[in-house]
Amino acid sequence: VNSFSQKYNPEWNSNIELLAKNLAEGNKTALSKAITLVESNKKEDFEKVQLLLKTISELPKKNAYRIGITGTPGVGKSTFIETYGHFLTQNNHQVAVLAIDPTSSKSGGSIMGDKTRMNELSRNENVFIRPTPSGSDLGGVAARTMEVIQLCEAAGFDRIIVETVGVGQSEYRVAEMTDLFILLTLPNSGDELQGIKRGIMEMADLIIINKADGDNISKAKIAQKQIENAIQLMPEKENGCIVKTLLCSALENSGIQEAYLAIEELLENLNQSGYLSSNRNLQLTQSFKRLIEEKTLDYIRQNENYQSLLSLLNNNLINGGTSPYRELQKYLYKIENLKTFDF
Ligand SMILES: Nc1nc2c(ncn2[C@@H]2O[C@H](COP(=O)(O)OP(=O)(O)OP(=O)(O)O)[C@@H](O)[C@H]2O)c(=O)[nH]1
Ligand SMILES: [Mg+2]
Repeated sequence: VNSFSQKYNPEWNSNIELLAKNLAEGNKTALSKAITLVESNKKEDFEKVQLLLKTISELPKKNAYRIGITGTPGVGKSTFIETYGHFLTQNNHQVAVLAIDPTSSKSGGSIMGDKTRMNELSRNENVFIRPTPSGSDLGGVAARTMEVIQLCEAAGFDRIIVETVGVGQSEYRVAEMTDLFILLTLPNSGDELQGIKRGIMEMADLIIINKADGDNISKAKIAQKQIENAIQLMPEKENGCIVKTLLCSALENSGIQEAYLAIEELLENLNQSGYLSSNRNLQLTQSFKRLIEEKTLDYIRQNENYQSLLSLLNNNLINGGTSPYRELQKYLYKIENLKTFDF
């Protein structure tokens, strides 16, 4: 029996088709339901998800852009998205906000705090906000989030914003699923600037210094100069973006129009140059590879034969007269001769 074949179940098939139809009409309840389904780890949901994704992939596509936003905790990402999001809707955009919080698996959902912070935005009828539970495997989250992005786009959202806190690997994952990557930073300068991870600075296509208000304005300008100097020393960006720095106050709603225009210009350039579409293909490949590697590791770790082989080889090692590389050689020989994979 080919376990990859499409299972046909008339009842849920028509349910999924209805869900896809409602979703395509921009129904937010249907979109929420679809996302919950895609995020489900239940075995019995797998075929439904595949059918849903296939159905929506056949829908006509609107031009949508994916924007990643990162920055240290408290820099004002959510406040920025709140202000910028309203601005986008005033310019006839439909905005979806996805938030990935790598810390929420431990705290049991600190992201809900974000949802309340984006309270007003969430009441805007042209906005959809959804926190993404990150769980333990960020690689898997990236794959799921890609699918969630596709659902949002199928529902007619044309500006997809992915917020992530600048902790651990999450920014790298978000950069791998968005078209444009924005770093929000504080009006800090000098030593404090060192706190920004170099890799993150290099990934950014646009750097926005938030909280440039009140007593912070002059500090923000100094920080801007320093960041600009740092940018000068960085290699040219592969995607052709010339990295700009901007000042804004998400709280006081200043500098948001400039940010909006800069973002639109960058996206337009990426689209025109063809980089955007080739990058999306590359992202898909990267995400798939990561998923395969992650799941393969999970698979062998949970596999009994692997466990007994491991303990056998390990015993050899402990008993002496051999070396880790010798035992590795035996292990690889065993793997090579496994005939379990039958395509
Ligand atoms: N003065 C000033 N305060 C701001 C500005 N933007 C945000 N804040 C404040 O900074 C605090 C943190 O803002 P958030 O938007 O929650 O920051 P965040 O980056 O989303 O935080 P996490 O999601 O926890 O990483 C809040 O108290 C905001 O009111 C701004 O432009 N100026
Ligand atoms: Mg936030």
